[in-house]
Amino acid sequence: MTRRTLLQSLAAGAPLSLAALSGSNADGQIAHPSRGMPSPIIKDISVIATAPAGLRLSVVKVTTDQDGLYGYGCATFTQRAELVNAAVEKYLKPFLAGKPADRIDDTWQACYNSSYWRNGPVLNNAISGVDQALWDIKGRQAGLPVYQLLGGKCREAAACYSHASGAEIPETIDNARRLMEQGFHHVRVQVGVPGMAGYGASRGSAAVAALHRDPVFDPAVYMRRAIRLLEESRKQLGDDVELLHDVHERVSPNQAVQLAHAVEPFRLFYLEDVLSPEDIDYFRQIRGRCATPLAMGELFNNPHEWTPLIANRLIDYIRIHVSQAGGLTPCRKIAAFAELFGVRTAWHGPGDVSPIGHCANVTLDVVCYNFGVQEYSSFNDRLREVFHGCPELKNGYLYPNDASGWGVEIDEKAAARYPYGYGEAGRHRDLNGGWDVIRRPDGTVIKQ
Ligand code: GCO
Ligand code: MG
Repeated sequence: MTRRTLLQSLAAGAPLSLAALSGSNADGQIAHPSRGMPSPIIKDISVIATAPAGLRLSVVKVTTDQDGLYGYGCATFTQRAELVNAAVEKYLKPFLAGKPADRIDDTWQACYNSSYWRNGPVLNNAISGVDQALWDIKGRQAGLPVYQLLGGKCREAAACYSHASGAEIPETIDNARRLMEQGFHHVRVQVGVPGMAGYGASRGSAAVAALHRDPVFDPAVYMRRAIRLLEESRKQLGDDVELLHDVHERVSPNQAVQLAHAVEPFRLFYLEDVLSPEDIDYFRQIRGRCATPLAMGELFNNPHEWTPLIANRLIDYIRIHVSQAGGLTPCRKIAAFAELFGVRTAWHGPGDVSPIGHCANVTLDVVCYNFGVQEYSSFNDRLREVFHGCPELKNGYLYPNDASGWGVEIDEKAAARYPYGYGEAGRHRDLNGGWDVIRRPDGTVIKQ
């Protein structure tokens, strides 16, 4: 019974029950004023498949039974986008249609367990799309940005790093300087390996001898160049800039121990993915040998991967790809868990995360006390043509949108102008956005 009806009943001299006076409903439950927010019901779930920047993005749209109330969520696994989209359309849509849209963790648990076999990149990304969309809906319904639903800001904006690379070291250092002039205090530096398919930088034109015709990569050659790159970067860029480097699991476990130790004098902000998920037990050896800060996690999509590393303080930064872990709901729990062990966040933020996914990243960045740094990749004009309301970068800091929900509207007509395959060529297009093989000179396939 609202205060107004109570006063009307009093004025009318109507007999009043104890329940009415105590504001509880008929069965004695204390009825809290619910700001008139009827529970929205999931009416439809669809996927917006678009590639404005030449990377296949999957964005889930959850539409409710309330006019104009819908939400978006990132489900981007660009190397297997079609499989994620099918998981959403064929499995999550029939499973969730007709269910309430305002019970986010319950819905997450239901989706997570509905396949019996769980975790893994395809199913987690699909669940993430729905999860993030439900947070968007709750924010839109409440008239609040999602960061307010999570308790509000711990900081105004998220310090970001961007990528400086080059075929040769001087080029990388020049590009790093340019980013510093734009206000970035954190810069990731990568250098190519001549003639080889290195990570994060072009290979130049040199020819490399190999026992096969596939792209080549030699970890030992890369390692020597990476050490020189970081030495030169620290020397030429000075002490103030925070330097990051991504090994991208391209060396053997023992080389990883050597590399982390060798770059210790250059005081990195962190060394990323020096090991692959299959070799995380080697972190103990690295910890035993040096204090180089370590970041890991973009490849993780199972709690068995991140829990021991965090609980045993074997890494300093958890770098999960939010949709690979299943969305905002699990990642805010991972962040809280990491805070207990002094591990900070550095959510994965490359071009194969949609602008909605970047909204989820920066939301976690501003609300979680144990924020470390945020990877930034710029939103080109075509992305902004499709996604209105992308987070804004100012002076090396990323600011969440203050509009309700994620504060992003998607122009679906524009999205359709950039279908999957847009901007792709050769094998990349033949492989539907997947990656081709890279081998060591002797022909051994490498982890990329
Ligand atoms: C990073 C990552 C990316 C990944 C890419 C895979 O640190 O940003 O390593 O560059 O390779 O997201 O699709
Ligand atoms: Mg990486």
